[in-house]
Amino acid sequence: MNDTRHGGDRLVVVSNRLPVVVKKVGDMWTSMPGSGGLVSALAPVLRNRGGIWIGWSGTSEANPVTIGGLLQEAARHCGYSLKPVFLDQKDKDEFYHGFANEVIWPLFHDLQSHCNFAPRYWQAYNRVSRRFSDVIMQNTRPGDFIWIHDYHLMNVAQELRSRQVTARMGFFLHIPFPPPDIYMKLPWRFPILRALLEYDLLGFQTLRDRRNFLQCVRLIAPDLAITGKGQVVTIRAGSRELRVGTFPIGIDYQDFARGGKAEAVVRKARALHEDLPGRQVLLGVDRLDYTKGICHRFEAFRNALQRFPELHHRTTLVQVVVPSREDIPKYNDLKMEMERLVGEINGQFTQSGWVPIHYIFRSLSRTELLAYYRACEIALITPLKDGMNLVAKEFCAATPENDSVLILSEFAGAAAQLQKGALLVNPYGVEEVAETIARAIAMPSAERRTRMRKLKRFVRDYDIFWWVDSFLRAAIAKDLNDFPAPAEYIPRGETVSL
Ligand code: GDG
Repeated sequence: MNDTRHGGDRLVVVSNRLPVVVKKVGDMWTSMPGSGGLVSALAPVLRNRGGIWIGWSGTSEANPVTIGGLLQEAARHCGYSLKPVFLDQKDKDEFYHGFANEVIWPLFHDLQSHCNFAPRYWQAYNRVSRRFSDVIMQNTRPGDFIWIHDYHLMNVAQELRSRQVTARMGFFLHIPFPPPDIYMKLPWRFPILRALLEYDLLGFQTLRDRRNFLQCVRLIAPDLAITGKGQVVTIRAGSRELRVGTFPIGIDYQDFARGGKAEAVVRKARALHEDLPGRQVLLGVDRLDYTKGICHRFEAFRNALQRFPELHHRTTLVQVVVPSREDIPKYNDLKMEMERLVGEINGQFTQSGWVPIHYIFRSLSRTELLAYYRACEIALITPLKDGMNLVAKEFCAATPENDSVLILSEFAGAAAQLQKGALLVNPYGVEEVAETIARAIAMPSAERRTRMRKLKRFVRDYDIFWWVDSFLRAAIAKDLNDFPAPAEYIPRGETVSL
């Protein structure tokens, strides 16, 4: 076993955002937990491993001393250190809003019509890769394992290799990898593929994503040798050898299962349902994003209410939308379109004592989120495309076994694992989704129970710890327990004000 404090190997996680966001509230700088799938997934894994998390703190204004102090304080609770990368306003505009969110995000979700391939964005992407590489070099040593996350940072290993960094490096893509006919529209398709080949291990969410990636790689190097089959295959590229695997990300199942039964959650769930008497409640929980298919979902719900009048008064859709990327015009347009649709559908169907859509536009506390998972009978999760979709898994873990149904888009990565228990739908098919809603509402308890048991088993067996261990084993033949907690770790539950 390696000692993390005395020159042994450390786990160094690198992602665009740190798990802590630094913000100015009035005149005071404060830090708060970050949100989103990557942070939800990784934070519990790293919590007491004594490694390092490198990323952007989310602000382009604060001075390094203020941020450094806040992060040091926050790190005492995490059991790993937080090292900030500083991005200025130009980086934020051109790298984060530009290359990451106007090029790669839409393209990799098959929405090339949303892309803006501005050449200055590519310059910014490379500039920020260099900035991340500077911080990685200042904070790592050769024996460390550097695990880089997601589409913002695909070029970082190449930059580090050009600086003679020899540490082992892995990369995990949290979003889908598109098929070749879409990927090849990217003006920088070849440099990005070559950059990805500089990692020692590349991880994708599903077999579909890995297949897409390998097909693209074959286009630039038809004679590439790919050997092996199963979860991890090997590519020989010149003198280099790298591994490419599928590692469907999971959740901390026990934490959600326990959380769903906590007294405060049960009480809150009961209160939520008492406000909706005699209803089966459908639930959507999404970040504000056009990939999540929220407007298509509203149209499907409208279609269900039009075609199945027996659902009136008997069902309500609760849609939670968590604010995200609102300073990007496309996201603001989406918000306005969602609000227009909610108003229109509620205007069309509301009757005394029944409002069909309850729309919540804010972030929920964990207790509230768990209470919704527990209170709602049917999760309606219909992204147009999604790397995995953790909400689907969290719902399965937290909801009671005997009365819940999961309706899931076949284009969510989670569908590959959850297809036996969920009702799969094509989110573009408004009538198909409407019929599935009616089917779910009429589903007998025995069928619900059989399906939900299968879902819970899958989510439990392939949880976040399985995910991290299988990635680390493929990368460096180690698992999480080889990275022990540091002595100075302050366990969760003890609060320190920031
Ligand atoms: C990316 C990929 C992939 C949501 N609302 C609230 C809240 N959340 C939490 C959920 C969940 C997370 O945010 C969202 O995760 P998703 O996986 O659904 O989506 P992305 O943010 O797009 O994540 C995705 C993921 O990375 C991991 O690889 O699955 O495909 O796009 O954990 O619980 N949390 C709280 N209040 C809310 O209102 N507390």
